[in-house]
Amino acid sequence: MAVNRAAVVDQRFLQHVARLTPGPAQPNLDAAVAPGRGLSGRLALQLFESMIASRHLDLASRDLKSRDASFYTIGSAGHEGSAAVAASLRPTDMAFLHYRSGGFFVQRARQVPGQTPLLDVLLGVTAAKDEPIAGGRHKVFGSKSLFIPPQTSTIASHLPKAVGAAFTLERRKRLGLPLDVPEDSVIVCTFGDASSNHSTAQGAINAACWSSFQNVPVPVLFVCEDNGIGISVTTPSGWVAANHQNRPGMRYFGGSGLDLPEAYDAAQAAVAYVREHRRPAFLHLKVVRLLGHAGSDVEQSYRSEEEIEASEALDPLRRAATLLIEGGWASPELLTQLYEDTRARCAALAQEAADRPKLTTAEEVVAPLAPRRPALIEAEARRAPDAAARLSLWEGKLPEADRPRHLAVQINRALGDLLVKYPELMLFGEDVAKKGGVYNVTTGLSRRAGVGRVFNTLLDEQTILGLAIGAGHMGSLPIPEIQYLAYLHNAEDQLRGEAGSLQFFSQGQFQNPMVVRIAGYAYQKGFGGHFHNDNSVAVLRDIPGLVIASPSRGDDAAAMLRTCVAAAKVDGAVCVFLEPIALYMTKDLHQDGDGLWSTPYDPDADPAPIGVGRVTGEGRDLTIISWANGHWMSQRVARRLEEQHGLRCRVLDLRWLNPLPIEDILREAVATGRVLVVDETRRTGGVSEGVLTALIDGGFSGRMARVAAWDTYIPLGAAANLVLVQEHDIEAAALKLVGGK
Ligand SMILES: Cc1ncc(C[n+]2csc(CCOP(=O)(O)OP(=O)(O)O)c2C)c(N)n1
Ligand SMILES: [Mg+2]
Repeated sequence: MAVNRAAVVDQRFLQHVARLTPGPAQPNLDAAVAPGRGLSGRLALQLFESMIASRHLDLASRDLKSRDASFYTIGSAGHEGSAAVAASLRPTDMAFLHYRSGGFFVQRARQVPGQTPLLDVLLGVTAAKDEPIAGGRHKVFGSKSLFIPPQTSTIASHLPKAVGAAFTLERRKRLGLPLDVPEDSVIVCTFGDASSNHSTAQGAINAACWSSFQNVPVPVLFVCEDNGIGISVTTPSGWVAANHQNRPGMRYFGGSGLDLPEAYDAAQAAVAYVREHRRPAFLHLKVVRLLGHAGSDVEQSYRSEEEIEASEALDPLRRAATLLIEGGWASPELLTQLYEDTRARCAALAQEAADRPKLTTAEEVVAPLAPRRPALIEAEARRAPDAAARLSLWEGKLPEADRPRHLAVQINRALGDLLVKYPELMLFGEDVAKKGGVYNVTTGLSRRAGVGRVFNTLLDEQTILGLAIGAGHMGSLPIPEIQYLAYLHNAEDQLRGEAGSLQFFSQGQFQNPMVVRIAGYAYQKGFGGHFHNDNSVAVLRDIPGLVIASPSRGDDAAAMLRTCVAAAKVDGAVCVFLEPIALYMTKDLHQDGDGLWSTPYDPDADPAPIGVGRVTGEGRDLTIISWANGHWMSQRVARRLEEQHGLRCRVLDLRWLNPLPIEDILREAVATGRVLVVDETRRTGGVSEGVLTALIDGGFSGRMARVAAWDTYIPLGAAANLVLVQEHDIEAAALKLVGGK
């Protein structure tokens, strides 16, 4: 049987302490632990307490696991020196933590009265429903009062939001907006050495450097807890330093995370640099991983006994004990007592945690996922922006005085009004500023609202969405733009794994409201090929709680956008606003010049409630259900069906792809008994799957059919039309469905 390394590490620490020879007792606890060092004896003792607390949490969690009472055993053993980083920061410096930053977490909790970090962590590993941050949904380091948002298990995924929070902190100051934290706050994120190679980490560090290089302040501290290994893969010696020492715009600080005085000095220097200069810094702390990657990791399968023992000899607890005892700050008896008392306290708390109730119903599990308060959202959407400020933004020419216009113009106007209404709103993405976006949807807004609020980002979708998340954490309302649907895939974890899950893993205590504008779908004339005509939405539809709005016409777009921003404001909603590129400039419906796809701009229009569609026509022969480009085509086909075949249709524009307007779908289906779903997305993963399933779930027993695009990438040129839904497909399917009437 494999040796229980946790027991070995535990016992060797005690043996080590017992063998140490105490130095002469120190008369003044506030003196430095060594000449020239910033760490006092008093603080060293306190850090030691945090470190052993973190260690005993690891041991207790393994003990619970052996009794099937813990569900998580990734620990912080060997990394406990991160307590020195916490001690160098203020508890209001927002912290996005690595899963091994237990020392940091416990130490920060000391800085705020009334905290129970040990019980909280143990409630986390036992999945207790009264664990204060995730409520049994995950084991995370997180706390509202400690300014520690919970992080997911996806390594490095928290770095973009840390950069976004740091950027927004400064941007809010520049815009004269209030902050929940002191103005000279910094943002910190911690991560492992292997994680530092991840494109998400590299993208975030690059984004911080890119900003700093051009003197845009980004007070973020990147802390790499370098144990030299990622699960079983070693990091090349010297790589982390070589990779981050000479980055433009970022200062590098290094030190041993195993040596408390050195770690503390390095952390102090790094924090002071970021706080003063408002520039990013990289704090590289060498640590060691003890007890393997996780409880289930059989380290012996990829590391020799000698290597494991050599790591264990570096145990930072032993080193800290040596410092304290040989330095005359504490006796071996005192530290042993402290260690054993902490063990006993953790054991008692572990039992208490294990006995606490768990989540027991599905309803309980999903309760915090995505709260929706439609009445509040409606009231918020109706709230008018200040009239004088509007007049000023529109330079005296109010958009409602203009003639009916097309979709792109109406989105632009709604965005302009929203910029007036919400001072905390920021609009950003590649090319959104001077150029006004690839399709001129944001034209003029940067000039009107200022470059501080409508601005270009660098070309990195992960950074754009990370910025949005960080902006939300700082109290702003971001509207990021992704240039094309195909390029969302570049960064979708930021939406799916991160933004979408925050309320779930924090029981709504942290929110990252946002409305992500994405130009998408096919049928672009003159700009072909898959990547500018991507029609796959499957990746969005299954993100739990995500609101997906997809307008077809300008008046709806404005109303839906107002609703999305209101939902973001009221409920912290994460919304995607999927705009059909091919309809941006479309003015007509049936004939050239009929102007039927142009609409007036009404700033006081009724809000479009989430999950409510819009019906046109009262025909009794057929219900066509569609949205976006498909809706425009369906309207045209419906007219022809009536004129040429005497068929009378009603057309439902879904408007919302999540949640689907189920009530409208069922009501309109029942009204005719025949439903044709016109789905411009894919047969597989497309929206029609959801619509038809909703009909079946709802007990609809009439006839159903669908037309949908092929499951393929979109080719260039006219060949695209071979795989995309065409009007003649809709017509043929409609005639077939009604039996050739
Ligand atoms: C994006 C992603 N890929 C893979 C994993 C699985 N995984 C979890 S931890 C880890 C290694 C991380 O190593 P490092 O960053 O050095 O942190 P350490 O565990 O050593 O502290 C991996 C590959 C993950 N969590 N996220
Ligand atoms: Mg590592």
